[in-house]
Amino acid sequence: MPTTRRDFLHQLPLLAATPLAAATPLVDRPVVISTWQHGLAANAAAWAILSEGGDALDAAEAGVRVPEADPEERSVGLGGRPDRDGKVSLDAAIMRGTGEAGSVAFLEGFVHPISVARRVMERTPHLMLVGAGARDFALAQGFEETELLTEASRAEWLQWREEQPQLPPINVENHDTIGLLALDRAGRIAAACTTSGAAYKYHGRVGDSPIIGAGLYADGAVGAATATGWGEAVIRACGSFLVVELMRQGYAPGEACRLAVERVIEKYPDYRSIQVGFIALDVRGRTGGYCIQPGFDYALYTADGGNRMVVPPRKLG
Ligand code: SD4
Repeated sequence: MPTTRRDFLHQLPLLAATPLAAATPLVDRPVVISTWQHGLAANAAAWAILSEGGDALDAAEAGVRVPEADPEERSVGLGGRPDRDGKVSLDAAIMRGTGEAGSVAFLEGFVHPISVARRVMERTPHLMLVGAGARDFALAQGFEETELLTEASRAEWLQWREEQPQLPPINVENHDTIGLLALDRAGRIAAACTTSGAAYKYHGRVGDSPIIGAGLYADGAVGAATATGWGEAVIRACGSFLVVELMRQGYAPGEACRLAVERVIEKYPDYRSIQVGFIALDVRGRTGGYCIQPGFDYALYTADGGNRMVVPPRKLG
């Protein structure tokens, strides 16, 4: 089982007030956490690598490749919802705690943008490639071009065009970007994030997921974070970077996520109409998450044994 933090809920109140630097060393690893419904299968793939002593970066990539290849997963990779013109475009990024990172945005026609992002990191002097240039690079690297729009996604898109040609809000029903954080046995930390972005977005729109510091961030001295939800709001707050910086200041992962969500709220007056969430993992193996969701002023999710966020939204005040 990819569960490593059975006692997470019990420890949280105690650890929340403990500055990272001054804390007694408490290292629980390996650990993997990820976002949302399809996180468990992804975690299992990552865990297969981590439990054998493998590298956090390999685990992060392998984990998120699972929903990328799943045609039933409608917010990631193959089968992802298209833009308003009926084209599926993908965003993905991967980052090591060392600061090395790779990213692709507005990439059409490849099932595994996360692996293309990793190649950008490993085989180019760059960090980010977009659109046609990213496609040319993927082809040159031997990735196979594939039609990503499935019949089911196409039918839904046609219906949307017919019935309701506005941008639907991102909410629990229509999004499932995966962000995954892994800490390996050797203490290396990595993050990966991959998505087809907002359903029926403008052609060419790029969200937070491939933006280092917004959709994900990893720092081997502190920890890692990743975001899900309305990317435009996450970018405004440099969300994932902010979570990591808050952990650097001594906040526990869940607290850091809550404060980052509050920053998003400050920067995005229309926050009641959007969903935004962060998950975080520190280098000691502690995990946390926090989320807002339409219909709730604040909705708190927490981690279930390091697997995923499962506690239903709670209205606070
Ligand atoms: C985006 N953050 O493109 C992504 C969407 C998302 O689950 O998280 N969907 O804005």
